[in-house]
Amino acid sequence: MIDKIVIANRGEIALRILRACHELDIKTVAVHSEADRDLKHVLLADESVCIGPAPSAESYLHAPAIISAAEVTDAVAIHPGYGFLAEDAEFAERVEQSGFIFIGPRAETIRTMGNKITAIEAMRASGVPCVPGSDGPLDDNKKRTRQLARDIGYPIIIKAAGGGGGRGMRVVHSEATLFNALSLTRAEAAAAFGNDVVYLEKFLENPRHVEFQVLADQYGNAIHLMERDCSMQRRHQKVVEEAPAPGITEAQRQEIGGRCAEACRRIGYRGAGTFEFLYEKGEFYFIEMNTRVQVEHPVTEMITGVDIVKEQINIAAGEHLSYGQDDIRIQGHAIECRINAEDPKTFMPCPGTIDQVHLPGGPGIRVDTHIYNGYTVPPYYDSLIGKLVAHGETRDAALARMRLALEEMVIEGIKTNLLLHQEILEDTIFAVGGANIHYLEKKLAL
Ligand code: MV4
Repeated sequence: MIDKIVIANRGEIALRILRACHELDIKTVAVHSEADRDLKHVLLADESVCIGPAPSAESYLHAPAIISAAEVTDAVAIHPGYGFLAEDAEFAERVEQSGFIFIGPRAETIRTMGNKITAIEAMRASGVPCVPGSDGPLDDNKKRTRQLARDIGYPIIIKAAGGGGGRGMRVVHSEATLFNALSLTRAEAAAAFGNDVVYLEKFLENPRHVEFQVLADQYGNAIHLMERDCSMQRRHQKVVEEAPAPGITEAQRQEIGGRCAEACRRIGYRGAGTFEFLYEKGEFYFIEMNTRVQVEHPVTEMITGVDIVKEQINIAAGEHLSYGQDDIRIQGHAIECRINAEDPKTFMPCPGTIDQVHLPGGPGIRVDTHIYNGYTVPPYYDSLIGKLVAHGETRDAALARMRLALEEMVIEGIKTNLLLHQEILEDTIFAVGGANIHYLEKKLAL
């Protein structure tokens, strides 16, 4: 039985986790930095513990402080949210060794997925389609690497095994630059991740980013909750996400989703997870797996009715999945706009005090945010201040509700990207659906 959870995060996701806990009648402990005493979830939590000064390295990333907070409050489990320690295998291990439940996959699974080569290996072995590439690390055999790149065909991309999320990769357009690119990427990877292992893939030039949500319990049950399209991004930061992904056929959805669920069973996956794919010319190619709850999970919740955070907690408590695959049906369409405190021209973070906030509402509108009148956005953390989610029976209906909600929403005192979202929602290509990962950056360059 889990009767008390430490929420090892901040902002909107900490509040989201707190709400799930309270719905399940579980007590909450908010751990926060000195800069975060006024966070909404800290004020709503049953208990709170200050774990250190403002910089994340001394608070939200400081494992001993978080585990100590669990000890002094007699908590049972720790929910890491996303970012910070959510995908830190060492942390998951230390949490369990200290006698607490880590709300997430086994440390070993986090480690396997953290290494992109072992992740791809596991997926290939489980029948998940991957990008054509080197089966594992590139070695010093230049002849073999040259031939491999020729066989795959240029352009290719060199990626660091320790990278992910857009860090540690380099596109190569011809053999002339292959080995220079390889040693540069290797050196950068060694410096950034302490791991100089690199691999090679066919470079897909105009893909969409489509990801499948999964849930798995400790008893070999695994389901998928359909997919999300996260192609609307800038510099690897997602801006708008939606579910389901436009244009994907039901047959393909069940085919790929089924393979993700099967992979979960094969590797003994536990909890919520996301399989990231590139989608190009009607084909799916696995690139990475995320072993955490994601920022964009609400769009999946809106179209399936499944509370992903509650499921994470129930799975961690040793319960069986509340759903079988046949219970999961797509109900309409959902879109999420990430609201950031940032300069609309430079995209630089713009912290400060919110003088006035008016949140939109009405049928099909959900707002996940921790902001309130008078709240000060601190400068130490990421600039996400909320997520506006619109659901409708069709994609067009969801878009119409999102446009109205954006018009209704007022945030005064700080700069936000609300106007950017209004521009995206007026964009004719976005309105059609299915834009690729380069679309937004090209639009912004105009
Ligand atoms: C790729 C790719 C094209 N071909 N791999 C970037 C982040 C990391 N998750 C993987 N990324 C990419 N891998 C192959 N073989 C293009 C990207 C990519 C990208 C992927 C998803 C969302 C946004 C992106 C932006 C630029 C590049």
